[in-house]
Amino acid sequence: MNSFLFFQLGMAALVVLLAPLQADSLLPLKNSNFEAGKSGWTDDKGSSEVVADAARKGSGGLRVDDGDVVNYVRVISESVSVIPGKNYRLSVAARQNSGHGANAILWFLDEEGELIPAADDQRLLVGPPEDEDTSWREFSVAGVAPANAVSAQVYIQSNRVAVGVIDFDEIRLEQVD
Ligand SMILES: [Ca+2]
Ligand SMILES: [Ca+2]
Repeated sequence: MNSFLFFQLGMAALVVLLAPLQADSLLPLKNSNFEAGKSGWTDDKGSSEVVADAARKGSGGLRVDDGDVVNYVRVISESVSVIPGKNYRLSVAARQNSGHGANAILWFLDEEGELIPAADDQRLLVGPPEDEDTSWREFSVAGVAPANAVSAQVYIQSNRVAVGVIDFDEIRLEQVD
């Protein structure tokens, strides 16, 4: 057997070995740990910040500081490709320093880049409940990409009437089956 053929067979074996691992895989969400400031995220209100005090891990975390009862904070990830019919899980670490009402939402987008309305109006939303716990906690939610989905985005946002200071870090988006 010549060495090139041997190399090809070796690569084929490697592909076969890697294939099962891709069934439960992390999607390439840019700067998902806020270690590079807000790079990869769009803060369309300009009212969040990445600071060391908001880090659960590493040197940066996203601080959502909403002091306004008629406005909200919204920070949007870049989009990542998804496969219709596959199940995706969004996981976040969050800590509510004060107040309530900030969440991370997993949205699926169609080929026009438009958000696909959630089935039965049940958004794929995670965040701290309205309690007095100010420690870091992990939350996750999963949902199936609709037939017309081509990509997904994570929105981290507070709501209009709520006020509070809530930190987010370690955002993970995985294809789980
Ligand atoms: Ca971090
Ligand atoms: Ca608000």
